Amino acid sequence: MTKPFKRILFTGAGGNLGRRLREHLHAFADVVRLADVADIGPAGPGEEVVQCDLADREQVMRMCEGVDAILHFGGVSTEVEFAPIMQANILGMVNLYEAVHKLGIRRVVFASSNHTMGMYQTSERVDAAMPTRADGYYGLSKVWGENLSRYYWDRFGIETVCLRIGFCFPEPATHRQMVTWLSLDDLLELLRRSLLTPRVGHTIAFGVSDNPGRWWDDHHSRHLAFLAKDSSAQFPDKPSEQFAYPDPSDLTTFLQGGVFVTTGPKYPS
Ligand code: 15L
Repeated sequence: MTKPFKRILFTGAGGNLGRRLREHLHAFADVVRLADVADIGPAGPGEEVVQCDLADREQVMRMCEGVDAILHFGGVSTEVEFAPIMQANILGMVNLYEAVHKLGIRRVVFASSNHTMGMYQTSERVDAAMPTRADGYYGLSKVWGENLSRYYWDRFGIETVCLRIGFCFPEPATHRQMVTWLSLDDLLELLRRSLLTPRVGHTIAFGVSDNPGRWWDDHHSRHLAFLAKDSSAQFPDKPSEQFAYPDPSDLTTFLQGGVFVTTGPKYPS
């Protein structure tokens, strides 16, 4: 069967999501180029492996050569001190989009994060047109990525779908994780639609399954026609009394970002 792309690039292949997604990406392309800053071992059939530091522009240029589309999951994926976030998520995004522009690549799917909006209250319903309210340097770096990709759309017509991914691990263990859970199958369907929908321009979508009590309203990305099939309702309910009346003195339950909202700023003296 003909696949939609000849070669796609998947960055962050050694990360939590990278390891889980790897085997499923072959449906999209004849060749999947897997990239990570770490050594991820040898390529399997239909794969290429590239070790790449996103902060190094020459390495990024080489990593992007000859690909038709990019799934960008690379970079720092949690709240840490600013220096590594700056290298991988701020400078790394500039290097990536410069390479994308110079090489004529037309579409990127960017793994953004719900932490772009983490300072909204858990009682609020949030959509993609509302102002970003990041909950730390990590969330701010994802806001940067979303804005940078919007600029490359406005200026150069490079299409990007930014996915504000929720909690994408096999099983939610807290109420917050139940509300923000994204199943692997739903993520794969989101990737498929993000890659294959004919015109996406610059789209911001929330990566979340059809969970009870969702905080995120996705009507701004309706053109992707994504309908989540899974729901955290399949897991035993976790105690949620404190969420019925979130306590303003406990920011990790009062605000959507959970523990991220109190982790930072990590600025070494
Ligand atoms: C994220 O952006 C992180 O990359 C992931 O590890 C989770 O912590 C997730 O957010 C979350 O909000 O649970």
